[in-house]
Amino acid sequence: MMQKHWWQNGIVYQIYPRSFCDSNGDGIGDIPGIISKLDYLKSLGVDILWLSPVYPSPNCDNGYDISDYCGIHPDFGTMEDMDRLIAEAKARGIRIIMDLVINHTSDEHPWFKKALAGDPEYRDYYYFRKGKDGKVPNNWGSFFAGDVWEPVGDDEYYLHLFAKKQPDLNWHNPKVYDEICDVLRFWLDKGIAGFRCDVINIIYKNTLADGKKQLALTGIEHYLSTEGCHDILQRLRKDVLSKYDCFTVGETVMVDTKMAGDLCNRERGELDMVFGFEHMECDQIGVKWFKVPYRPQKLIDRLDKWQREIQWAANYLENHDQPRSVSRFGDEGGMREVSAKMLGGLNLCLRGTAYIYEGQEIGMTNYPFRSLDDIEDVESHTVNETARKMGMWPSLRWSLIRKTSRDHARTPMQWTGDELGGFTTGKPWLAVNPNCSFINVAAEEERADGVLSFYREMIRLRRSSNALQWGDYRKLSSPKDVYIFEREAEDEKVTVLCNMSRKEKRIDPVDGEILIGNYGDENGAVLKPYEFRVVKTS
Ligand code: TEU
Ligand code: CA
Repeated sequence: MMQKHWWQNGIVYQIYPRSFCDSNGDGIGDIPGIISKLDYLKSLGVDILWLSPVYPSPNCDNGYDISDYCGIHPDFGTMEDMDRLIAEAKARGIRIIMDLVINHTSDEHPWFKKALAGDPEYRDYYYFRKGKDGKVPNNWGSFFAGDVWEPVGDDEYYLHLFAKKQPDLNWHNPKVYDEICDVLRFWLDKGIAGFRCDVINIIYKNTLADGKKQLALTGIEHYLSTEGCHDILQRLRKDVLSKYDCFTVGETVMVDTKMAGDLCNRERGELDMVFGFEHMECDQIGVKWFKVPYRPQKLIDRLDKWQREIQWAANYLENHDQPRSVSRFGDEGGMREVSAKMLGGLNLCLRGTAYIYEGQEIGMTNYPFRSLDDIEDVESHTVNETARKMGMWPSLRWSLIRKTSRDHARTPMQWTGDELGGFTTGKPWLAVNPNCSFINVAAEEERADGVLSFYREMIRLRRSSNALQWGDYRKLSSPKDVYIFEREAEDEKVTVLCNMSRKEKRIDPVDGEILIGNYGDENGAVLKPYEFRVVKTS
């Protein structure tokens, strides 16, 4: 029998602090804003908040470029505000996890500044290398497309797998390990309940040799889930994490189920769970810029594979890097509500810890961006620049970026139907989606059959169901684009039915009491478009 932990049946809600709630009218969400919404979050029924970075940062990548691991960015408030948030959340039975970004720092971090100034001790915190035959030190490719080597004077470069303002840390250096241990302790001592570990499976580079040439991310075989990375994770747990009541979820790029399984295998003692990407890549070829039409069955197959092959999953359909799930896997038009409920229900019925991204619980959609001028995201801009240099036409570049830009998820949270969605009284840092006139929390609060009410009810149901929280998972046969699975515990069995398509589907009827559904409680042999049902089967 597996030991049961609070972070397994806890429901996590991700906050992108810049876009959540602005308390002082400067157009940027902040910590007092989050505090003012704790009662809302409590009423939704979540128990863990994951905060995307709130540390000091020049914001080249909105906080994923950290210049001080133990501080709070003044845009977000003060350390007193942070302490108050932790305490106020705790008073409501809500824990907080922080984003831990340790593959790289900002180039404005004091370590990097000292390195640039020539201090040998700090140079060894990063990867500085001489050029090779008048060229950059190796042929690696960047996660944001473009260069991974930035020149700094005399035929010398530093490595950055992301933006050039995000130099990679050298994890071969034991001092880097010690520094990061101190960072973990600092936050855990404050009462933080764990970390979401940014691109954690690529932190340890085996070598800086040239990589095998490929479409994207040339060089990846030298740093993807290396033994050195496993070793660091085991030590972090032994030396620090095991001394606290906390958990870690790894953001693990490019992993298959085997790698993911190793990274969160309980015997090895590394991470507690990881975010896979395979289901998020079901509508692309190779890289996310090359989209293919979405086919529900492909998403179903990938979700099913991870359910079967991973001990304990971290289930999500949205985050701050991905377009909105209704726009992508559902319908933003006339069937927005049923499809938002179906996707939300599915995410909360799969086996594993469930993650909800801000705004998902009211069915927020992508933003109708018109041009690159509407977009802040550094990734979109770097990709545009690289594609331009390759000679790609502006209209083609734009069509790729328009669909995939991470800013779709980053527009401000829609609290009310006011022009600025109740997010701010000032000028929002990123435009509020005009559909806040009808997609907003205040309107949803008035409705018993809205998306928000559905989420509340679904969360309550999950909490009251042993099968949904802990039960085994088994997929049942079903027509194409329909996902049917059972969750079974000692005392209870439920069957979850999701029509992931916009067409009616005929199924073998499933007898039993309907516990929740997005079309009422009619239990027939036909699933309406995007219909979702949970049926108690024994
Ligand atoms: O993202 C890692 C990552 O590789 C992708 O999700 C990335 O956002 C992109 O879509 C690749 O095409 C993490 C963070 O979630 C992201 O916000 C940061 O920009 C990135 O790491 C660097 O810290
Ligand atoms: Ca503010």
